[in-house]
Amino acid sequence: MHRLFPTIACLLVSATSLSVAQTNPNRMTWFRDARFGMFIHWGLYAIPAGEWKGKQIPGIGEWIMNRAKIPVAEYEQLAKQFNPVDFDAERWVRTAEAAGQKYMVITAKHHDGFAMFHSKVSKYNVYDATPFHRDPIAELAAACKRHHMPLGFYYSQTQDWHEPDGNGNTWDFDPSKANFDKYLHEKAIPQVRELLTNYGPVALIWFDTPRIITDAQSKELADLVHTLQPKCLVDGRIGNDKGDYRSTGDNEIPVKVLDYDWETPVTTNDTWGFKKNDNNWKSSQTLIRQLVDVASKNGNYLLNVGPTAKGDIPEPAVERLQQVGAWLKVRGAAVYGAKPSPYPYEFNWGSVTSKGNRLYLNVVEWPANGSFEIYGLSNRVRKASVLGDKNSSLTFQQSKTGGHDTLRIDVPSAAPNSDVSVVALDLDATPKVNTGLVQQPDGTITLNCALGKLPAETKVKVSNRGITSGWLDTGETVEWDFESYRPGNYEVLARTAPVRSAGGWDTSQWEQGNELQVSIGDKKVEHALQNDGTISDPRNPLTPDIKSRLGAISLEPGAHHLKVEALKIGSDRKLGVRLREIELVPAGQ
Ligand code: H79
Repeated sequence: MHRLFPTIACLLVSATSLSVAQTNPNRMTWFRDARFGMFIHWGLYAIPAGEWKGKQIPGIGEWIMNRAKIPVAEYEQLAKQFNPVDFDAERWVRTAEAAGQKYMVITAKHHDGFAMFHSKVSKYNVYDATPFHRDPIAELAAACKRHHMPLGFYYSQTQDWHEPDGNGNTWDFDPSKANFDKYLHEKAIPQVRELLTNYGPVALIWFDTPRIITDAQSKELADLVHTLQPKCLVDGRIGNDKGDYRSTGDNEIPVKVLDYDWETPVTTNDTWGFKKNDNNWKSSQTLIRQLVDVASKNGNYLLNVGPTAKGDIPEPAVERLQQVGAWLKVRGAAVYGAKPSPYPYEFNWGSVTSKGNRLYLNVVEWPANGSFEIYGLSNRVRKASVLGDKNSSLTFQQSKTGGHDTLRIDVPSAAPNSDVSVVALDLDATPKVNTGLVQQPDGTITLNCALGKLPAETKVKVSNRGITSGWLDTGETVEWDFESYRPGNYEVLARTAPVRSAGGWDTSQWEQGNELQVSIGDKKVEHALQNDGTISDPRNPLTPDIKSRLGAISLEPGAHHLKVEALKIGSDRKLGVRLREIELVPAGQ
């Protein structure tokens, strides 16, 4: 018996030499189960609410100081007006709870440098510098504690437009004179220490825009967080890969299942901080679709609200949150603690989540003909039912035709839910599916670059959303293997992604003579990339793609290999080809 002890001692000793993330493997558990959180952007920027000296300032509301180049001395005056008489922490937490959100993250300090908590490090804080003279972070922490709601803090560790040594304010200060390490050690680190010392257990610290922070500085910050509160998570934007999980870009939803922990921050309209004229609210259907889609790819959905200067969450946001909450109350099993889809790719009709022997088909585009089909599931289905409808039992057929599995479910002609309906499949075992790229029941074949093969030596990179960048040479290629099941003529479409430029969208990609060739075996089509119309992506509604018709190809059923290659790269050679997908669509569809 005693021989065990040296072994255990040995394990303990070696454990201390492991990195923090490894010594605390359970830190991620709550986060993985949660899937859905509330982000709150609240600060002095809620007062101008997008307007400065009678002018509408374009862009996101919390950036107004930067976009309007407001001098520190002038912006500071806003503090004297900050008196959010409606602020009620309890109400915010209840709103999040009713929305089905499982954690909250609030801006403790954004890029403007103003601390929304009572800080001893800088008088530029909500307690000392405003007539409000309260600590909203303390009040929110107390309310969250009452509701067992994990609370995290956003802290802008690199940008601080209030400080000469912080990063980002080029209109008041000379960046060449900035001593970033001094700012980090005299403001950022001491304030993060306050946040982790004075407000009870902190679920996570949400750092942002790492910019110039060095590897050593990111590590110092992450170590500080984990030393003060070992259970506190650090988001991916701490920089230099020092986070506990990864963060996507703002409003960015990756195109495929990712095998690591990740989170995406998403706006309810087009701004984070309140803007009085931003009424571009996402529909409840879009929000639910995005939430379920993110869960289906193994991620967390951090949905933002921007309260007003009086302390109210805008009513259109509250309404939508209530709708999401009502949906989750019935169908939360498809989201909370759900595991990702066994299929690596997206479906046009919605998304798939899983739990044990269960698959959830989260259907946004409900079939009009009373029949829902999915390919590639090799389990035996024991039962199919509409989630949330206790008496539901749907009839179904499973068949193997032409060597591939088809499941056809007879469904009611009206969608059970007007936003997203969930069909639960009880299987004989954990899901086993064909993970290859295959033609879908609607006849389309979608080949996303994130699921394609690039040559070993290439300058091309593929983003989370599956968009190529750095494609500036004609030799570059992307290739896919796929299976088709129906003979016929297919239209070959290229889906390319625009980028924002100062004046709107950069259109050079379709005007510079970029030319693509697509070959399947010895069949080839080639055509210039041109703007044949936009295709909106319901998962990423802010960034529509452009489609280009490249020609048509006839296909026999079977296994195929497709290669796309640039025959010409236009004169610009800055953007190159930003290809997202090649799509084969049955001609005439
Ligand atoms: O807190 C929110 C944003 O303020 C923050 N991240 C989310 C969660 C963020 N910081 N930087 N960015 C996002 C990138 C900012 C890009 C832009 Fe702009 C700001 C585009 C328009 C305003 C900077 C100024 C680039 C163009 C003009």
